[in-house]
Amino acid sequence: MAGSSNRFTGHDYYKIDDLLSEEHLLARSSVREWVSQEVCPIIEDFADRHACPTHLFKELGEIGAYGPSLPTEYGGGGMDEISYGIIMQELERGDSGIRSMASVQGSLVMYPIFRFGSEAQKKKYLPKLATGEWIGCFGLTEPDHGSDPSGMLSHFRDDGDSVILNGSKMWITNSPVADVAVVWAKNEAGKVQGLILEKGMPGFSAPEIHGKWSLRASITGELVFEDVRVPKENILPEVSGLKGPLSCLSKARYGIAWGALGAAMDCYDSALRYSLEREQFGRPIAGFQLTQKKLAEMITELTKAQLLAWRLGTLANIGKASPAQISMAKRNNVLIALQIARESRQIHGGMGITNEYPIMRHMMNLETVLTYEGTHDIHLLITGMDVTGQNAFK
Ligand code: TGC
Ligand code: FAD
Repeated sequence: MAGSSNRFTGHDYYKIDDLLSEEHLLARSSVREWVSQEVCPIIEDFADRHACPTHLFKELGEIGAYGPSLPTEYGGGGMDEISYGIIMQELERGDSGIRSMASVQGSLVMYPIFRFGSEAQKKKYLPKLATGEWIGCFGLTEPDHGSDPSGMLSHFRDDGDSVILNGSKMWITNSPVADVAVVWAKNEAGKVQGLILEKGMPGFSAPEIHGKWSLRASITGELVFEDVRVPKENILPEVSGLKGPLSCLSKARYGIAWGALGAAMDCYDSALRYSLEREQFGRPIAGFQLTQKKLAEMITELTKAQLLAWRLGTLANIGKASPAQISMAKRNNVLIALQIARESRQIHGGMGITNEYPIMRHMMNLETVLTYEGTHDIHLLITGMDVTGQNAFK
């Protein structure tokens, strides 16, 4: 089988498992098993073909990957934030694109409807999104406004019972296959509001973006709005301003801080095993000091990142994880995952560049993860602003 993930074992150097509940461990083992059975055997092939395994979308709903910490009343999992994080970790052990699918559906589509939607919107959309019967996408980024969404040009004007939406969005995960899009655009007063668009609305299209060398097993596209008539009942009533989309990002960035651990663990696990099996100069390469330096640094950084995620989870559980704390964890954990992938690739030598191992796929995926949901440098500036009180963005 291409990819070594079928031999994966988790790594817990500081015994964080002792801090986890039965529910956490159960969520981990069931999603881990699902990933081993359904994702690992097919993912290299889909990534190679730059194709999205959309047949897994409903199964993700069945295993509870969409909105694990949202209330059960609307189809969420009713679990705590640590369970949510652990599920993201296990999915990203399979592939960042699979975790992306769950992040977008749960945190960027279901969450805003749950948090800012009307009762009718919640009843109409959430149960079908929770099962994966409907696929959602989240439109914030525009061709000329990525890190600075406040400059967005997408806008709508009042027209009786409807509004008329114009503009475009870029780099939207799942947009070509989405039934529902949560789109952020400015009203006539220049305030950002969220609108729920449905596939098939006249003037609404979602062309695919081709040629990605990263997240190849995830489908990405644009959103184009040409005089799209959107009923006013599709506007999210409970929020206006950029804090609407940004609070959804906090939820998704939290999941990524955990998710990156999954990719990092897979790369470390593969490197450790390979170093013990591969012999050069008459002995396993694990016996060489330079290999041990790599492995020791990898497990040290992985352990620090696990502790960061766990503590963030305990804060999130009591509603005290600040956006800046989430930024720190997203930034740190994605970078260490990328560094671990690069070191792991070296330990695998030439084999590390092939699809016999998951390393290059994780490494390429993590280049996107470093950029989306706020780039590495944007998160650094959020930390800088938090500790100094000085805003370096403006
Ligand atoms: P700023 O003036 O700082 O804030 C505007 C309002 O928002 C509030 N706020 C937040 N609320 C909750 N969570 C957060 N993380 C928040 N950050 C800010 C803030 O308190 C304020 O509220 P109020 O009541 O005072 O109005 O906004 P700014 O325009 O200066 O921007 C700040 C900046 C640059 C940090 C922000 O815009 C930013 O984070 N930029 C990065 C953009 C980004 O992350 N885009 C992601 C697009 S979605 C995506 O990538 C999905 S990938 C999906 C996948 O997994 O496949
Ligand atoms: P830019 O904002 O143009 O940044 C370019 C560079 O300039 C970066 O290095 C950045 O750090 C730096 N920079 C910018 N401003 C500053 C500053 N003030 N100080 C210092 N450096 C700065 N978006 C969505 O809305 N929904 C999605 O579902 C979604 N999915 C995505 C999927 C993929 C595969 C990708 C690649 C992106 C996705 N995005 C999505 C968009 C993603 O969030 C943006 O790419 C990201 O926010 C960065 O925006 P940008 O690409 O326009 O880069």
